[in-house]
Amino acid sequence: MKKDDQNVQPLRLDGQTLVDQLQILASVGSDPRGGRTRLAASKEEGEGRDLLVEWMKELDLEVKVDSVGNIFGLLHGEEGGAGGSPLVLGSHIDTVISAGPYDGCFGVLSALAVARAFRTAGRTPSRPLVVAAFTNEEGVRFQPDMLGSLCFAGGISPEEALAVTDSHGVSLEESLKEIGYNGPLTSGFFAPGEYLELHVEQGPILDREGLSIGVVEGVQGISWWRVAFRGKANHAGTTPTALRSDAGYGAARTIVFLRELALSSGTTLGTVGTLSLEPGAVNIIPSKAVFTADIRDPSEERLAEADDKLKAFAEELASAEGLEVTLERLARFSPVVFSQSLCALVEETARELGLSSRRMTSGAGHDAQMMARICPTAMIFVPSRGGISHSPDEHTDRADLLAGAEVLLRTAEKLLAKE
Ligand code: HGY
Ligand code: MN
Ligand code: MN
Repeated sequence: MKKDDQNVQPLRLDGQTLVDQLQILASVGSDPRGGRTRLAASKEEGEGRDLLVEWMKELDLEVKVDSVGNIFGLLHGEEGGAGGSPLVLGSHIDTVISAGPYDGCFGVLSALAVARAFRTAGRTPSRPLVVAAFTNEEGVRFQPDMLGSLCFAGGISPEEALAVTDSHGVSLEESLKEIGYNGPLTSGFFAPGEYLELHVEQGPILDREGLSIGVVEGVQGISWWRVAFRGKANHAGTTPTALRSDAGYGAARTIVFLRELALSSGTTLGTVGTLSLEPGAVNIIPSKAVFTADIRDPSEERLAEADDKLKAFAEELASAEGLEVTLERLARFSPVVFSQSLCALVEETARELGLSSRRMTSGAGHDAQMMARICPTAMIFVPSRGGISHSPDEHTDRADLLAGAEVLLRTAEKLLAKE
């Protein structure tokens, strides 16, 4: 052991503080369904942001906020130490409607636990460590999803991102100003060395196979549409079927088509999560039907094919039924492949810790999907009980949470070791 190594304090994961903070953050925005709802840049998410910033400051991290509300907690590296590009560990703290306690928050608070381990050991990494919480990862309120990390990665300008409005016509900019997170820094104000994201799997694989760690090699592609059928309101009791321009029927047939398309492809997934009918009365044939389609596939080619088939079906049906149809693109991200060397490092670290692991692709979208555009990126998964997520029933056992955080800490320690 080198002389100066004798005084080096070991890094230790403070698991109790991590679990406590997860519970505290999980109580912010709690809703009557037993979940929590912290939609991007909402008042509730603002409370969660304030809590995170407070915890960052407790660790003496330098807190920076960019113009689209991405939050960064910076633990400086060695004085003049190469000043190498920072290792970024992060995720998001915005949620879907009635979310579970871990989606996103687990990655951000575990990243904070890594910074805490350095602080407690009195150690300075060879280069900066950054804890990141990105804006609007979920995309429930503003589309596209992963908007903050997309902007940070240069995939959309801050102006365009800030101009995006929610279903009430309120812009991201107004909302961020409202909660005090329309920061002074231009998004993408620093170039990360690597990005690592720890996340609950949100799917059934690790739980079913009894494995502790997922070494995530990439994320599948995602395509979001808003589909609007327009027809003619008319009397439910007097209008013969052949004379109807029934927008609701158009939507219903297309929703069924999406399921059939998914089943026939085998790898494509299709979800209709929102649906509205106007004027919305029991005895009026709907004049308007609007729904969203979430289509996913690990293959870019099959995803593009699904997009085309959905569009063709809707347009053909519309002309046959005397309807108009519009398909508005809300999000479209191709599948990404992560850094093989970072995956190998995660896998090696899991092995050294005696943890079982497997390589896998993420079914859910993540900020890592955007960060992979600008730096070597990888993700670490821990099991989700029953594969459930985007639900108050989301659960991961404490031992699995701490095992994942330990892998993140040890992988970061290797990446931040003195050069
Ligand atoms: O939709 C997703 O896959 C992610 O949770 N934003
Ligand atoms: Mn997430
Ligand atoms: Mn999510």
